[in-house]
Amino acid sequence: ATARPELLAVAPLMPFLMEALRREYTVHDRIHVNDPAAFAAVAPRIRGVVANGEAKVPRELIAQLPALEVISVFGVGYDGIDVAAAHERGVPVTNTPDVLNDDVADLAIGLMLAVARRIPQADRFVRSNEWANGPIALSRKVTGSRVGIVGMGRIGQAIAQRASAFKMDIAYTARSPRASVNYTYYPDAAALAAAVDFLIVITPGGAATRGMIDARVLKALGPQGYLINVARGSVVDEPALIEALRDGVIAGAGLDVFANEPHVPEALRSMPNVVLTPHIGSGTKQTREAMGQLTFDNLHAHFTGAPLLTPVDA
Ligand code: 8YV
Repeated sequence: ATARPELLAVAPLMPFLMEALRREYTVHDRIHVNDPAAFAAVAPRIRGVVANGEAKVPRELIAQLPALEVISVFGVGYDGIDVAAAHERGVPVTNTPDVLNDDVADLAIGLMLAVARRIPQADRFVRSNEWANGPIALSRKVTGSRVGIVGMGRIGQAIAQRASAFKMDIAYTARSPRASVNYTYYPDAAALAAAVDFLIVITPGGAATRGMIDARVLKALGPQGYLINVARGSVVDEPALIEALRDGVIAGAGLDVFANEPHVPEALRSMPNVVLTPHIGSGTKQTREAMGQLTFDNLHAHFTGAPLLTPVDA
């Protein structure tokens, strides 16, 4: 019998995924950071890497794994993976697209409603019994307003479908117009921001989008505008966002992702006009199980010689 393939997990994995992997593979759980001596000993035998949306797999790590054959990412985003370095070595990278579209789109709409209708503040208002002193301040209507979506991929389209049920005027920006949708296209984020009430960011992270939502875009969004980010913290210039929120340059923000997770700046945490969630876009039991299954199935396909289910493009 051939030896069980050895895998390196570079991120904490859900228990059910770890258990499934351990039935077929020998899994070394983050030893590259926790136990360098043990890692040096097994690195030559590592044939697969299991990562997640936040994990880093830089060129240097890939170079330390001469037997590497495949990288399977638990997540749709793979901005932490040096895909070019992997592909140069002929190592495919897989991710978990589509299975999380609904959840991330649901959360984007949820954050938009929460920040505009001030749902968390209203909840605190009732809990603290402030209601007894009189009614809460009025909030902002969502239905029928204008939404701008930054990124019109699979999740962007799922957000647009939901927004249309809210009778919203839908516009977007992307690298190029999408023939498959007929929402209004803007060539850049600032032009889009100037035309909408809610700007929803759902574009991949990485170098191409770093700091794309900067002070200029926030100024264009304006004092009645709200920013929603369910993409990557790196897409937004976080210090510029904090200033814009503090100075009334924009009205508020709903944020699921941050520049340096799990660290969220105190300035943001103490602001009244933001709703903050801890990177839970795909975080339902159902979707995380589907993501885990796809992460597993891609590895299984590779090691049984079957075509990969969801490889990332070269
Ligand atoms: C993470 C995500 O992968 O899919 C993505 O790109 O950001 C998330 O689903 C998830 O938090 C697991 O770490």
